[in-house]
Amino acid sequence: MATLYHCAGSRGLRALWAIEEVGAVCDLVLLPFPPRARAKQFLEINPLGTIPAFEDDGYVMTESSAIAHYVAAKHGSNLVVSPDEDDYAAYLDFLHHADATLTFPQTVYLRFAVMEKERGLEEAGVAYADWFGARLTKVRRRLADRGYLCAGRFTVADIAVTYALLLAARCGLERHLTDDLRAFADRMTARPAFQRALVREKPV
Ligand SMILES: N[C@@H](CCC(=O)N[C@@H](CS)C(=O)NCC(=O)O)C(=O)O
Repeated sequence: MATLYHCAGSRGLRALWAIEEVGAVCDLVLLPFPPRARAKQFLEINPLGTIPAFEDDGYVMTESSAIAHYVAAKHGSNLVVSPDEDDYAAYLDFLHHADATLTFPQTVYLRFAVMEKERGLEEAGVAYADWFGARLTKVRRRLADRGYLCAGRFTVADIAVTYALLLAARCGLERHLTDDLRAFADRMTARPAFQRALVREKPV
């Protein structure tokens, strides 16, 4: 059986949300954060120490958006947009946009302006926070005339991007979330599968 290693509130929520959406059967191992320091045995599963990790068929995946896509694809779910659909390009683009463009500057902000201020790089962290705000333009424009990011239905791209918006709200960057983005995130997180994922990820 597949196993998801996760910490409450982390990017692993993307994977857990997809698991709940498709009804996948999977062991859930909840770890204290950060496992790199507080659950060192996890380094044997993922030497990077990052969360999530997902073990299936003898391979350990460590990218949350890829795990969510994998779970949905393996279940033949329409949470994935296939290459023969019109919005395949948009699907792949937003799936990767969620991390490569959105959570990347958030992470730099968190590290230098919140967690490691003593390094004296706070200014750089704050600059990255503003950069994150500016980078929300693409999602806002995309959602201006549609309810979901692609294919006219809820997909893993919505899961991946919604997590980036949640992380912004949780890490002190909520000022960058305009009303349209908040409304989108509220609608996505009202889904029963997301609510079930929240119940399952109770902190240890
Ligand atoms: N690209 C990875 C990033 C994983 C990542 O950085 N996770 C954070 C939690 S959200 C983490 O594990 N931080 C603790 C650490 O780096 O030790 C993904 O999206 O899964």
